[in-house]
Amino acid sequence: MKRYRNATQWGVYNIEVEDGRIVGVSGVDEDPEPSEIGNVLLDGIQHGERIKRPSVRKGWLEGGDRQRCRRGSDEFFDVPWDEALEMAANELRRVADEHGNTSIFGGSYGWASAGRFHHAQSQLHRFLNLMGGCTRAMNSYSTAAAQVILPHVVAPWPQMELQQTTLQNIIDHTQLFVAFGGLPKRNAQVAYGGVTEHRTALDLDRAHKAGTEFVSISPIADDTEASLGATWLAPLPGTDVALMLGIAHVLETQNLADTRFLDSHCVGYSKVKDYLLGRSDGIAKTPRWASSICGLAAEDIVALACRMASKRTFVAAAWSLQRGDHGEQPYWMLATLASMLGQVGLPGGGFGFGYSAEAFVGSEYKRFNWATFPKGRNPTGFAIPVARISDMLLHPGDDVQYDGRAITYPVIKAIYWAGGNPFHHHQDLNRLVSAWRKPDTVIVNEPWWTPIAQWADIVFPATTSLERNDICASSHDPYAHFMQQAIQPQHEARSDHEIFAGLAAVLGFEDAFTENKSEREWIEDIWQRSQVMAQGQGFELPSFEDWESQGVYQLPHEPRVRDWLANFRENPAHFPLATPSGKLELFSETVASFDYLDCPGQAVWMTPLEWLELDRDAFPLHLLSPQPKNRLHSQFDHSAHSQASKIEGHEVITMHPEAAKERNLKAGDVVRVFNPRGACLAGLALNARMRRDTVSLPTGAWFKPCPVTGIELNGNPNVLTRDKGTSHLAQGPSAQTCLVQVEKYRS
Ligand SMILES: Nc1nc2c(c(=O)[nH]1)N[C@H]1C(S)=C(S)[C@@H](COP(=O)(O)OP(=O)(O)OC[C@H]3O[C@@H](n4cnc5c(=O)[nH]c(N)nc54)[C@H](O)[C@@H]3O)O[C@H]1N2
Ligand SMILES: Nc1nc2c(c(=O)[nH]1)N[C@H]1C(S)=C(S)[C@@H](COP(=O)(O)OP(=O)(O)OC[C@H]3O[C@@H](n4cnc5c(=O)[nH]c(N)nc54)[C@H](O)[C@@H]3O)O[C@H]1N2
Ligand SMILES: [Mo]
Repeated sequence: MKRYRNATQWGVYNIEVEDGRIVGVSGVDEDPEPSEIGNVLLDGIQHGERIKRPSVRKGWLEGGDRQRCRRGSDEFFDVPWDEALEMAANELRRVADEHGNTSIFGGSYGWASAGRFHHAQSQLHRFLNLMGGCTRAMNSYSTAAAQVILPHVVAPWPQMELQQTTLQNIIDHTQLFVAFGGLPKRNAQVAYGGVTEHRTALDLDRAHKAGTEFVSISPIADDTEASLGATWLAPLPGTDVALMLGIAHVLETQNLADTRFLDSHCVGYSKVKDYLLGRSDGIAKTPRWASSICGLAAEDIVALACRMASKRTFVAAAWSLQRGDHGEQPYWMLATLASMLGQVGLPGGGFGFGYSAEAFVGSEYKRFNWATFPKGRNPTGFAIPVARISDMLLHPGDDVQYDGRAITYPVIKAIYWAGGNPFHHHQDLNRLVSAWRKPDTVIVNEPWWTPIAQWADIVFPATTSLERNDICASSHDPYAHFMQQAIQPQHEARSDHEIFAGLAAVLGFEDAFTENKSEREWIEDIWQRSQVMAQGQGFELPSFEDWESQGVYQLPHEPRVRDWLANFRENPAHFPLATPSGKLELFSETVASFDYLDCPGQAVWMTPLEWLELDRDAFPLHLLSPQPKNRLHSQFDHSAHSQASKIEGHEVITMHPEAAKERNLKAGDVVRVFNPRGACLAGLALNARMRRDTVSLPTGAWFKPCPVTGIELNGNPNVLTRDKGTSHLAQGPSAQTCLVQVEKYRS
């Protein structure tokens, strides 16, 4: 038996291999709490779902326009590598020549796998850039609304994400931690680019033991670990802004707002005050008003406001809050509320986002930007907001507003996807299905017959990270790991790099693409460029050979001790924020100048397009679709570890026992979840510690529409969610704004 060290987006593992087969997976010594998601590797890598050979869809080979409606439900033929590469390369060339490079969509959003060299999107983008460019995608499904609103209010997102208050600071100084959206431990198992030490849950426990009190504001109690002893408040989903306004009203009217801080460090509070008191719209945002929207008792809102003002308080919001209609508003309002409390920049005070959303959030490690695989520049320079893909495919030539400008959707003739799964991540999948059948050609690299592979015309079998060497190192983790190839490429799989090298060869730019470097030489190249960058920052990386033989390197420990906004607090003139005024913009002239009705110049409450107060009769349940505990998104849903949590093969939807009783449902039933956009089957679990009008169905079940009824069979919530931008400002996804009905399934 041999042991190899390799890395995933949910941790670093020792992989045990016998006779070419993976027989054991265990966390590395550095990890105090390895994630159980590692178990997916046991059977998921060497699995019957692997794509064995390059495959081409029958209808695409036949040609003609009418066959495109068979995309997604057609047969595939095996094709030898040379022929498949030639077909794909020639088609990309044809599309670029006939329609221009913007007619190739290479957005290819998705998490792919850990590893800096074999990062699928980087490989795709380098390839497409060298062939003249493509249409790309901006921002992420994770934090699209945050990425666009926060630079207007406080700071660019990367700064917010990587420099905000550390958990150590919270442990040392925070008396009250108010978590909108809770602090779900399940999510802190993963981190984009990889994670070595899982510390979030342990750090939150340390805070609890050090005396930090927690308030968890979420429709579901389990969103915060019971061990933290949190006070649980359960507002109606999507109403956090109303709740925050109610708290703000108490602060303003009971003289609890820090007017000195609001004067010295913020702009626009007078407008906030007018709005709170109802001077601008005739509606005072009293706790009673807030109560009528969010469903919490007015007394509880008053008590919470007073508690927040009397302690060193940190307010945080989960990323999910901005993944709803008007998702910009809760983040803007959170910054407004924290400004009123006046503790921004003080130890353990202020605000932040996504504590527990990923493992790195709030970690105190030195941030070091490792060198990357060079992608070059996209010659077209053109991109759309990431979640507007169906709109783009369905409405070429239309304009979409985005952050103060108009973007015109191009005509897309070819799509290339590597390392993501839109049939996982996008909303209103039945709408995506019609959009997806518009282009002439869809090319996909995938290790498994996932939905994105099934919905392609040309499919290249890609290796997984266990079949190649790589470097795992990210700016938010203090380690660099040499990812050791543990097994041979399965069947005829090739790495994404080899696939694009093959396409580049047909198109005549193989040397430019590969620079004649081998896999090992590329990893060495990344290491050497990182060595130079480290020297620039005053520390030395070991030699490539030493690092490779050790397998791991740890950065010098230099914890960030001061809060990221401490300097700004001490001297805002000298350490201004990157906003136009250099201050916290509670009112933004810039945003106001865009004249967007759905995102005015300050944080406001707006009724979501779809919500229970309007539509309770037909669709009385608010559907949340959070991240799954036993996997990363749709990855390895075929593995035994993921399947073990299902009910009769269906993803599990959780419901309050009373809501189940009203529908004559019991735990373990197979139910039909539906609304006017679609329907799916799910297995039912009950949970008394959640709102009665809310149900929760995690994402990630592989999209499998029944060919006869159209009903989605595995339990993919995105057949139900609405495909609407958060607002004209960010155009982010708004999956959490969704109503459904649930009934017993009768087959
Ligand atoms: N309803 C709802 N929808 C959501 C969300 C939600 O909260 N609710 N959350 C959204 C969020 S935050 C996100 S980030 C997205 C996630 O959406 P995605 O990131 O698109 O989801 P993944 O399942 O991680 O897709 C990655 C794909 O890459 C493939 N892959 C892995 N490694 C490799 C490789 O080396 N090479 C190649 N070629 N392929 C590889 C995997 O098999 C998988 O199919 O989903 C979004 N969708
Ligand atoms: N195990 C695992 N971990 C993951 C991932 C995964 O696939 N698997 N995906 C990762 C990715 S890509 C991302 S972006 C992060 C996402 O991190 P988040 O966006 O924070 O995660 P979610 O699970 O979508 O939502 C967290 C909780 O917010 C609550 N919530 C939803 N809507 C509302 C609301 O309107 N108000 C309030 N108060 N609460 C609400 C829900 O109950 C939900 O459980 O997770 C990461 N972590
Ligand atoms: Mo995400």
